[in-house]
Amino acid sequence: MEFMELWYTEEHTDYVRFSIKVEKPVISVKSEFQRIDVLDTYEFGRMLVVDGWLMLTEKDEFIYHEMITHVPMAVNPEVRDVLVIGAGDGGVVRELTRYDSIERIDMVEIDKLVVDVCKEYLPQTSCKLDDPRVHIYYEDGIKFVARKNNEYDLIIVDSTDPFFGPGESLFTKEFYGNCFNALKDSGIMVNQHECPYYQDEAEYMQRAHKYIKSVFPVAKLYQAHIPTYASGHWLFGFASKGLDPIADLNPKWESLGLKTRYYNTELHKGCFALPNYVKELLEKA
Ligand code: AG3
Repeated sequence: MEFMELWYTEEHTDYVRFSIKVEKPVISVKSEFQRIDVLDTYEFGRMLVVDGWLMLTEKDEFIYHEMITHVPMAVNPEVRDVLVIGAGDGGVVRELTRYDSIERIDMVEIDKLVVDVCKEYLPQTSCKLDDPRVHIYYEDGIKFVARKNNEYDLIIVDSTDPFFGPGESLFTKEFYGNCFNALKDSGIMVNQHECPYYQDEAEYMQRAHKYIKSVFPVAKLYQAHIPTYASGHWLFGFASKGLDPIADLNPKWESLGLKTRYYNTELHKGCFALPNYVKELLEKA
């Protein structure tokens, strides 16, 4: 046994695999929606895997969670009411609770087991899920937003991928339209927008952009370097009813004095500058 090697492998394409050596499996459970695994690794610390797809690692989750949260918050640091879709690991909520201005965080996660597992095994991300401002609804995000009107300043869509499980419905035109209606006039929607590099993901991200652009007057993309996601190059969508992510960047954010490890104001301005091949993909979308 001492010679047995355990590796986690994600297929980034039919011809590309990404592997991380596993120190030990921690837990593996199945909900009515998906399979959930937690594994300890040497390089990336503990990681969360859903239906075989890597959702986060302790070592690089700060990049994803800071970028999906602080970019919109720096544009509107007055945000009071936030809706978070998915995000059962709690990473987005952890970043949001750092803002005193936020009064309410509604989190809609379809799978209670993800939250239970993360509360038990991933305190690094789940640590703020018990904050009194946080209300967790275990239901389908698409149905939840459909009932809401003019209620939120910010919606963060932290979904799984569009190619498996419950995440699929969070990449539809209907869902983005409902998000638009659920937002107030100064509302912003940010979503995880997949990887532009490999063709299959690129097609999903083109389609998502096409839908978002047809619903929101402002629809931009920004990027971050996330070592454990496909190609290491990840996109986020910034959509709003009017606020521009750079022109309306609010200098107040700096005075809040939040300590971040990835996000900063220079990077905020820079991350919206996209490589030419990505711009072309978006123009063609
Ligand atoms: N949200 C999903 C990111 C997609 C990762 N995709 C992949 N590895 N194929 C991450 C959850 C973090 N809160």
